[in-house]
Amino acid sequence: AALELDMRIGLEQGQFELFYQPQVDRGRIVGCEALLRWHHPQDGFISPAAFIPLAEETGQILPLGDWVLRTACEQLARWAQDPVFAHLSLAVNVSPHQFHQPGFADQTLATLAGTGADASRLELELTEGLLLRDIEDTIRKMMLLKGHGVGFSLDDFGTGYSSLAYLKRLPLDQLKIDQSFVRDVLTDPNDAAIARTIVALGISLGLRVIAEGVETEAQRAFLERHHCHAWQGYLLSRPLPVAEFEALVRGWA
Ligand code: G
Ligand code: G
Ligand code: MN
Ligand code: NA
Repeated sequence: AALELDMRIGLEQGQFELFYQPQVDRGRIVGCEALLRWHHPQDGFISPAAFIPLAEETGQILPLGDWVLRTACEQLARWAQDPVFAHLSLAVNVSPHQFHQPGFADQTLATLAGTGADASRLELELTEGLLLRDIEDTIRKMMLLKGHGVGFSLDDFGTGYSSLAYLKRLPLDQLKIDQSFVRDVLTDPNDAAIARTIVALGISLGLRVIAEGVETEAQRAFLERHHCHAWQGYLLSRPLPVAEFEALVRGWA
């Protein structure tokens, strides 16, 4: 409960920040994932893994999620002004409670319009659990946003319960291979088989596939050999504060 109050105050006092982790396709930085960070005045840096579940439970995820989306869209609008950054896509994690609130799609469109961000640079990362709740409503919201150019990725793919029948119906653009399969992809034949299967599935459904948690050149090479389209991970960079992320992109351009 103390943490819940702290979250509310933290939002008012600007203690939250988005970090950006680059995503690579054919040797170029093509986009990034926004990852939330909280600089708590007493406890220092707190990981979203520690406060997102509580925020989900208490409903605090709604104002927090709004803040994340608005901040990400403001960033996209700034990048659109600079040729070095204008090509970047920006992925935002959306939690179930946030996505399933009645006004989510309209509010997202309002945020895009209000910030001037290009909808086609915005990707929303959804989890399997989120998609299985109220599938008709989910598809309706996705279609509405997709009609304005917003892209959709299925995050942590392979760790949840999505049925292939649902996967076919959902207007997704991309699958993200969960890092738990990438970690031992070179040493565990099961993980290698799962990673290859996800890539093949994605390709056959017309979806882009991105691997997350790539930490070594050998993992990257394996994934490329098996036709995975893109990757992100510590091999290139941790999630970075915006100025450091921009310096990295300039260095690669
Ligand atoms: O970056 P990190 O490993 O600390 O992220 C931990 C978890 O928090 C991941 O599951 C990630 O998807 C989630 N997360 C990070 N940023 C956000 C955010 O802005 N919104 C939501 N809903 N989840 C986030
Ligand atoms: O659930 P989601 O995939 O959104 O969370 C991504 C999480 O993975 C973030 O917490 C991010 O900081 C973390 N992450 C990103 N790249 C790597 C990596 O190469 N190795 C590990 N171990 N974690 C990573
Ligand atoms: Mn994610
Ligand atoms: Na993930």
